[in-house]
Amino acid sequence: MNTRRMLVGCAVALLSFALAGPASAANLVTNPGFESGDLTGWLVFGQSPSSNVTVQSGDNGPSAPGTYYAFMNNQAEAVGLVLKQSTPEGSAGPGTVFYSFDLKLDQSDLGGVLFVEMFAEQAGGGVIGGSGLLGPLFPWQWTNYANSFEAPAGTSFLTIQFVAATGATVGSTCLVRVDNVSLDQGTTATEAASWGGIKSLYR
Ligand SMILES: [Ca+2]
Repeated sequence: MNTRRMLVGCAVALLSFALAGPASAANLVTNPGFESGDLTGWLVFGQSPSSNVTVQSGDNGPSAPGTYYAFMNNQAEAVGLVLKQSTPEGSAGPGTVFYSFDLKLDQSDLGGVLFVEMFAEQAGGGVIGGSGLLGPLFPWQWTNYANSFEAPAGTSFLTIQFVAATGATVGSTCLVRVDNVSLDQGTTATEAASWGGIKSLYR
């Protein structure tokens, strides 16, 4: 091995080490803690004059530092208010998906319920697996939910959605704070991605 190759090898080894450490918790979610101060990266469905999602300051979920959170404020009758994000196409693959998010329920009256669901989707869209429906959840103080599910063969990207739903009753409400949303596939996927990135440097 000549000197140049040895130096490149050392550089690759150091780079691999540097990437493998923090990459073990590579979050696929954009703007996961709403610290942009807005809903960049997120979609909202079920908006009405009495149901909307906004980013608020002055409070923050416990699992990461910050000053903003998403506030799902549903005071409309029989509405499923949804806060949703899909990761980029090709960002995920088959294997374990580790998830984590912080929730705090401010109010839930007359049939108001909070659900969370995550999906593994195939290229082009189409649900092929996921977490199953989580809930109804009643986190009356900030609560971190963390667990995992298995994404099947053919998984291309992931979707997470928070649903604050109200019943078909006047006065039904569901008001919930959401923060620090994470979807990651651990060291296996990120090391593969990092190694691909390193190899591309030498082509
Ligand atoms: Ca935050």
